[in-house]
Amino acid sequence: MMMMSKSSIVFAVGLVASAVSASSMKSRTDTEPRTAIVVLDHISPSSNVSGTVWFSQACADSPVQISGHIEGLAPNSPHGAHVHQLGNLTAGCASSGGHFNPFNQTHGAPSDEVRHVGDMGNLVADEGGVIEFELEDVWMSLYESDTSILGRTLVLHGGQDDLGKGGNQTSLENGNSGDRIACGIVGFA
Ligand SMILES: [Cu+2]
Repeated sequence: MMMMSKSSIVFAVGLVASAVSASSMKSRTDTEPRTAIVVLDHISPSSNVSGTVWFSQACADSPVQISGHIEGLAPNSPHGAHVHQLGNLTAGCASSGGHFNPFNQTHGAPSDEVRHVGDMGNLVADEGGVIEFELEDVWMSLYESDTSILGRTLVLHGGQDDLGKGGNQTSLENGNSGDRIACGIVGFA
């Protein structure tokens, strides 16, 4: 009798636990706020760039809020920033592929109608070589979708992004923003 009531209790608790986890998994798809983080690291001994970038999104239909702190840059220097397609850093930032571009568009400014989903424009360092920034983006997503940036790589370049206005083919592909000086994978936070 004692044993039986114990096992009934265990069974009941098990049912409640699986009901709770099923409902929380369901709500995670689009209504629970999400955050993601990138730890930016330098890839060559000559680069001293490091930083942290945060992404947050209230629900699947909300814009993504992006904020970050990056240091170790040349004073007053602009740097192209993009989410690149892959999260593969086996060869450093070089193996993260091209800009994340699920709709096969040409490169542009974040405010352009025609752009890559990964386009973040230029981030500008202050006189101390530090970038502090806050952006809002309506294209990227932290939820399961064609535009999800999770598992991809945020890349900071050594030069200024011409935002697709450079008048040549590479401008339309990557903005001619130069070497990849720091990068990190966009992960759940
Ligand atoms: Cu890039």
